[in-house]
Amino acid sequence: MIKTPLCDLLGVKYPLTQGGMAWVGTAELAGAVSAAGALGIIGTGNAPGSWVREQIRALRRHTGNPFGVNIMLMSPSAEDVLEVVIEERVPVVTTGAGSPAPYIDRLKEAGAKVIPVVASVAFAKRMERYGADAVIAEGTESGGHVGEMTTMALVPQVVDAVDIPVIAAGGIGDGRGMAAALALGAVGVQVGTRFICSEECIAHISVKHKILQASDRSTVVTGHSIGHPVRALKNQFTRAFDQMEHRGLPAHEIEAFGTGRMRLGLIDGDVENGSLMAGQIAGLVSEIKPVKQIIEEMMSKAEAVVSGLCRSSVI
Ligand code: TUI
Repeated sequence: MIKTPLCDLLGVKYPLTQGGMAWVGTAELAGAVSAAGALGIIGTGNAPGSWVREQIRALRRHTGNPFGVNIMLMSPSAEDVLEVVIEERVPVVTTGAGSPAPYIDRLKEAGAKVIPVVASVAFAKRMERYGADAVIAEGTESGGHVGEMTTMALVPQVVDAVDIPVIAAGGIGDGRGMAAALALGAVGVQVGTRFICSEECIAHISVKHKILQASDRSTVVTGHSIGHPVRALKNQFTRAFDQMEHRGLPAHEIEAFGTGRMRLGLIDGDVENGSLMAGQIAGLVSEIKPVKQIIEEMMSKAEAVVSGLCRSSVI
């Protein structure tokens, strides 16, 4: 059984967190992940505080196990969501797409463990200074809003730079990836894309099939020119978005073109015109399974890989 300091920090059986994915990281998915012994995380995206409160309460009806909420810091509702997670005494708060520095003290006073996503060493060090309990070092392999560093290069450099626990994210979808992350010095992993293809995830079935059909090069990053690089599955939408960027259209026109596309893709199932944010590991996902099975298979494979590495080590 793989136990790490992350299990004690979060109060979980497995050192594994679920990425706080907008639209699909709902109480159904996060509740199943927490019930299975990992840390489920409600993804809030641009949702209002009232929706987040309902999701927290729905998750608590499903399981008494620890869980988290991700605050997407570019959201106009971020402060509203912050108030809700404080009022609801959410045990773990992860943040993404910006700096949570102004909020860390208040969250900690409310008893939350605060775990920002970082995409660089400098930002990880800043978060440690501001009192973060751990950081999630997320490589550019991940889906959604991405930085430039790869997981392989970022994780060990963040591990060396900070004294707080480091969770690895980006490109991790099975037990081999988990074992590799532990070898780099991470105390656990965060998994997003793999969980979209779970039975419990509310993503439209066409999205799940699009991930099952994906290969290694099925994702692309768009949005560099408007300052929000985002990785998603290639489709008509990403091609049109890319063309608009190449034509040098004004940022507000490009932003407007992207509005509403996550819902259109992930929930309504328009896999050509919607934005299907997913990571490079999509090509590895080959079956829709229950969350519990995904987690247990990942953990037992990671254990087998770790012990196999020891047996085959050079004398
Ligand atoms: O947040 C994510 N991934 C996301 S958020 C999202 S919702 C969205 N919708 C429309 C357009 C854009 C996003 C979809 N996916 N991941 C966590 C993450 N955070 N990755 C990278 C970062 C990050 C990057 C720079 C965090 C901090 C940062 O710099 C902060 C600073 O002040 O330097």
